[in-house]
Amino acid sequence: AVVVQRGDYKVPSYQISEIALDLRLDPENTEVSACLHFQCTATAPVTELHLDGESLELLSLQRDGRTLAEHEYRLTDAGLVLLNPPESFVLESRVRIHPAANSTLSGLYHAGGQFLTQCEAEGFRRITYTLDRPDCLARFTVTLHAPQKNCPVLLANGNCMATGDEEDGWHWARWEDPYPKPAYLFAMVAGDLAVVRDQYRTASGRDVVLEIYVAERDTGACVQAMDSLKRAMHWDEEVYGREYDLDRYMIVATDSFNMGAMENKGLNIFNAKYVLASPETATDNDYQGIESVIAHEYFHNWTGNRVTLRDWFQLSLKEGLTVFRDQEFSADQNSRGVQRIDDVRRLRAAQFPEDAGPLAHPVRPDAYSEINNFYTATVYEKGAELVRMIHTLLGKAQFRQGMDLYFQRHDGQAVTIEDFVAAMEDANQRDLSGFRRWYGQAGTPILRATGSYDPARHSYTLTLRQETPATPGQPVKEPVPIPVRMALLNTQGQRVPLNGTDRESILLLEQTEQSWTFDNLPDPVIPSLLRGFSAPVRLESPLDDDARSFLASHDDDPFNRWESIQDLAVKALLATVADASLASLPSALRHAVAATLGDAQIDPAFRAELLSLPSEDYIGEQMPVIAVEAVHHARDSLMRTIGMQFVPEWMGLYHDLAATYQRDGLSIGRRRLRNLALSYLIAGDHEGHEGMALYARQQYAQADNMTDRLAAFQLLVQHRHHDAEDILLDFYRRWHEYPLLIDKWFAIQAATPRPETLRQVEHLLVHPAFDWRVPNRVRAVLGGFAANPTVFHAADGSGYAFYAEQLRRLDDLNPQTAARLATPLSRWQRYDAPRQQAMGEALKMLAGKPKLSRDLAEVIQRSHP
Ligand code: BAL
Ligand code: ZN
Repeated sequence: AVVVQRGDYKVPSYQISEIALDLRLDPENTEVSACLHFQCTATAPVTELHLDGESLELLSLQRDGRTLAEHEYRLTDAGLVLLNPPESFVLESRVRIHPAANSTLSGLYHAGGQFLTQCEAEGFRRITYTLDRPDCLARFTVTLHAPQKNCPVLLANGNCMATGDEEDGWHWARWEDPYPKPAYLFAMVAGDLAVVRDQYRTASGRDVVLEIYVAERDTGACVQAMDSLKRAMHWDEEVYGREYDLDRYMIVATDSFNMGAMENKGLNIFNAKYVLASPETATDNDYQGIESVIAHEYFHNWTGNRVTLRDWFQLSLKEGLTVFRDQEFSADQNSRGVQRIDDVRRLRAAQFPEDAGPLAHPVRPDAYSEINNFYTATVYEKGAELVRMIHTLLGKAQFRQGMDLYFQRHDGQAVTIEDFVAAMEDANQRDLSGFRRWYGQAGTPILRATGSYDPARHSYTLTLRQETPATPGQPVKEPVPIPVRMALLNTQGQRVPLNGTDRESILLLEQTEQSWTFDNLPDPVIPSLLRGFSAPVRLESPLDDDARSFLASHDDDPFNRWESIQDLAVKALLATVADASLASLPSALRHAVAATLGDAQIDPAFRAELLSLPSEDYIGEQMPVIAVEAVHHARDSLMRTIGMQFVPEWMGLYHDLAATYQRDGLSIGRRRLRNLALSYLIAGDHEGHEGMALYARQQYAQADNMTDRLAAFQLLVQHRHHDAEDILLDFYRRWHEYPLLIDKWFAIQAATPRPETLRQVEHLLVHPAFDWRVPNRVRAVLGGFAANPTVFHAADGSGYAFYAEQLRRLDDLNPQTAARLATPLSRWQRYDAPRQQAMGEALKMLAGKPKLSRDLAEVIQRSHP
């Protein structure tokens, strides 16, 4: 396979100023006519101009009005080569494509009765011959033709300039986007869609029409999406001074989408999962997901669209920055502490393992063979952490100055991560040269902290040491600048002054090891380090259990308070993993749980975070070799013990927090805590789960919202209560017309930790509602299965073999999704020898597949070189 290297970047020899597209939309055979205005930008004569094109059937090709002769161009596997092109010319091509047969969901496809596009990263070349690279910005005019009956709605980027009727019941619409854009931001939609309309007045007084296009029966389920959009627009004006720049902002929801959503200029296309919600059909988490993804795509209008990427190695320039922006938006809309905990939990669940395995890569990668494989947790989540560290180091106002300069310098340009960092430096006269290493170096640094109090000198000395483990292709690592937000607490839990008046400080560890001494401390102190998780590192803390227990109830930094109790839980769990007879609740943890349960002053959402045990995956990650079964049993057993030892407290919470459904933050937190209480009650029910299951059954039957109903449903199914079958049938019967709920129905079954799950998942794959062409459905079953540790990692290797067989099948339809779902197999080095061998065999089987996609081939090759 061709490997693209970052160092090989070359400025394009031609630019395209205008692209006019004309599409006659037919599911089987769509004709695309394209008219492109080329202008040479190279100084030397160009003998060959390579245009990208994939799966296109060329019907005609003209240059400046004349059909090209055979010696003037050449067709290749990758596209079309123009030989000795003139300095400027107009190229007109006509191609045929097949939207209904396009199961890759990249380019133009027909699904669920609609025509849709997805062009990031390299989908536009599946629509027409072009320079499909982000540093080629063109002005687009798009004319769509389709039958009025099937496709009353015709949408593309920008403004609708004209519409009209044609013969045989067809009609057309012409759209113009005034902003030059790279091809990856092109979009069009045609179908039978209803629209929900609203409007927004920008800070400077311009009225913008907001439109959400969905199926007719879903028009009532767009309230959260529309509301989030308006709040996001307002937030970007307030925090970054950025206004929307077109008269119309459109969002289209579809069930058939590879990603979460896509920021196409003025015409976002969304996975329905991040648009549709009503209290009866969506959980609180779904509502939160909508808020953040709607905001994320909106924020891309400036960070991604107005300022775009020079090349795909810069992907984190828009993604890391935009994730940071959406995280901050959500923190401002909800609870900042809880938001930070959720963000870090996601980072640790996906990015830390990626950074520690064979797929590790820098936030700015050096090479790829398929760019779609680099839409990773590292590029997104770690990328956001790097932006956050710059924000932490500079401060809020200075960061804003840096952003202002970035927009001022680069509006309308295709730029690099280096340009972003330079704007931050130049706006603030700061040197961030050391910081650049974060972008180029893979691996999660380990931060070792040691501290000692000197009673004679009344001082506390803190020593920080960093080390980044080797990653593929990077055996030797250099130190990176690590901002460590910290405080020292006295025995009353108050922050003490740190060599002055400040009671909180940001230490910048730039060397391998540095020490800091704090004076004038009459009494011993407890350090609170890496507050708010100020850097994406693994902290090895100097604290003993008593100190952790103290911080769990006294630290005023919500993240560290949560982290302290998590650390206690991990330690207890690892002890049980090592020796199952130690299944008791150690006193420091019991004390922290009791204190949290007894403190009704704590915000309920935060209290729920404090009382949630770490996931099996997270516990496993802390071990040299992941003991799959033992981790599962240890966690189960700790849930049971905490459930049993605090029955009155859990019961009290369960009853006291019952309430009629409301959507405000406090109510959401109360639901979360109450459902956590129910899960502990069920775990701790020694009567064979039947006593407390009564509560769950009642809650399932009577809930006035999906958060509560689904929580009860999941507990009943996963604990396999005797009437679980009836409840599964009931859920399906009630909700079979709601694809997003049926996805949950599939996912919960696939994630049930029972020996019979594999057999049941085989049945799910032949269920009438299962569809290999719909990524949400495939992810529900296969993603649910891969996230089910004891079943996926079954000791006999049956889970891996089954899984690989399904990926083999999926790869023929949708390589992007297959490659993404294959990544759990890359973690083979973390397991015992028999599992390593079985995972290796699964990967080998896939490697030998005929017609293996470039996407999947790359993941396999890097996983098991
Ligand atoms: N650009 C792909 C989807 C997203 O990150 O917004
Ligand atoms: Zn994005």
